[in-house]
Amino acid sequence: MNLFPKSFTWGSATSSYQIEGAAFEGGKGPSIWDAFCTIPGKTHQGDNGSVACDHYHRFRTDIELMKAMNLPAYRFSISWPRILPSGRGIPSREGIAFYSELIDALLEAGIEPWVTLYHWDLPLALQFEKDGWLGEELPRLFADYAEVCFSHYGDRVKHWITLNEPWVVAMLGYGQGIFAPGRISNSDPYRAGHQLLLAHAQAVERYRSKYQPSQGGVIGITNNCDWREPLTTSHQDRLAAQRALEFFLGWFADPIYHGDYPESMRSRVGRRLPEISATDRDLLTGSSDFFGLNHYTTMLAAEANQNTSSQVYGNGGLSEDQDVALSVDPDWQMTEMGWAIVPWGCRKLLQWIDDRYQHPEIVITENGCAFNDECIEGMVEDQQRIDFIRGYLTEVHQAINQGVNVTGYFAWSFMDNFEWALGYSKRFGLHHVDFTTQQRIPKASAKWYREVIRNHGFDPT
Ligand code: PNW
Repeated sequence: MNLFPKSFTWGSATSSYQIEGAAFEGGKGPSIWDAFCTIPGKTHQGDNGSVACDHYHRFRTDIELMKAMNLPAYRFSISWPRILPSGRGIPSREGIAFYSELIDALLEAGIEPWVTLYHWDLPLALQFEKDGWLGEELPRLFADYAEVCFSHYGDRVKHWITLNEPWVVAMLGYGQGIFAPGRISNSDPYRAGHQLLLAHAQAVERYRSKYQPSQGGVIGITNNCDWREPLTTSHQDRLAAQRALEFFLGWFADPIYHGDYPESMRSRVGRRLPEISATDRDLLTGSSDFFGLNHYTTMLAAEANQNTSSQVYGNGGLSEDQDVALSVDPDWQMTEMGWAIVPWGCRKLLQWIDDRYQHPEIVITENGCAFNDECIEGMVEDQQRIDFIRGYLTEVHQAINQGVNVTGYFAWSFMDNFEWALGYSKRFGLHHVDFTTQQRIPKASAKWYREVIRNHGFDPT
């Protein structure tokens, strides 16, 4: 039996724009994703999150499904423009009420809410008025918004995540232009990333100074990182893999654990990488109570020569700055995202984090996979997803046995949803969603995961 500690947090995750729908209801203001989806060619078949899973109207029945799995923890995000329709000013009463009811219903069902404050749906007003995350006022405006959430929900919410995957926001939103706001640049990602880090730090400072002492919760940031395995045992390829991890995770975790960007980034990015001031360094250092990690895949890394630079979706950075050539082993199986299934990469990444950041408490806030699930006679037999999660959990268990402090795991996602630029073409859910009827069906993986939760683990076979 792969047994996990009794205190281990088992959960599943979603985000506001991917599931809520009701994009123009309940007083919600538009977000950059509402706008981005209207631009021809930006999303698969022009899909958008206007209806999504209609969770805004169906959250009570969704919680029934969570109860049916005995889900101990549920990670969701708050839509900033649902709380503050133009990004700042007077909070929307309807917006405040929606999440308040959601939180109450979760607690009543015995489910611990884990709340992300920013999962990419920036109020559109702040994009127009401040140039989005490039705007100097954004850190303060984010902290103001966070404070609205702490003051209304902090009596009941004890687990906060400031930002989801600032790397994706910076790289795919401001570098490659494939996510909102769709900017393409080789310097804006570093500026946006800097502002995101400061936003995180300022929100944490507000929480710690005004709310944490009386409310007693914890707050952290969630970063995403894939594993980078050296292509060969050559010194150059080892350095390339290390550099790739520093440009991916070190970019956002080093400032929080070490007070500055990685040296490899400083030397290669030069003046395009902002300086961290002494005041900001103090705010950033130690600003995460736990290490939130989203992990999906692994790639091979090699020292790049001029002809091998690659820039594919999800490749892990602006390759011209890193000089890393990424590839996959042709023997690796792939998910429907084209992401390789390499469970041992998860263990190696957890160990790398443990070594580099002085043994932090790590919570895996997302891990999962997309497959072409078919619903046959009301059943979805997603054996591939069960195998995927079992494989990754086996390696997480192994990492814990090696002494890495992993304290929780959240399966992405609770249900099929709007997969950003790929629209509804990719299904990540433990629950199947028919987007015409909004019918939900627990997949075989949901039933399997329920047993894992019940038994605090699973048989390795
Ligand atoms: C994460 N990449 O997104 C997000 O947190 C989720 O909202 C999303 O649904 C999930 O993973 C599956 O994609 C990512 O290209 C999107 O490297 C793209 C990348 C990484 C994470």
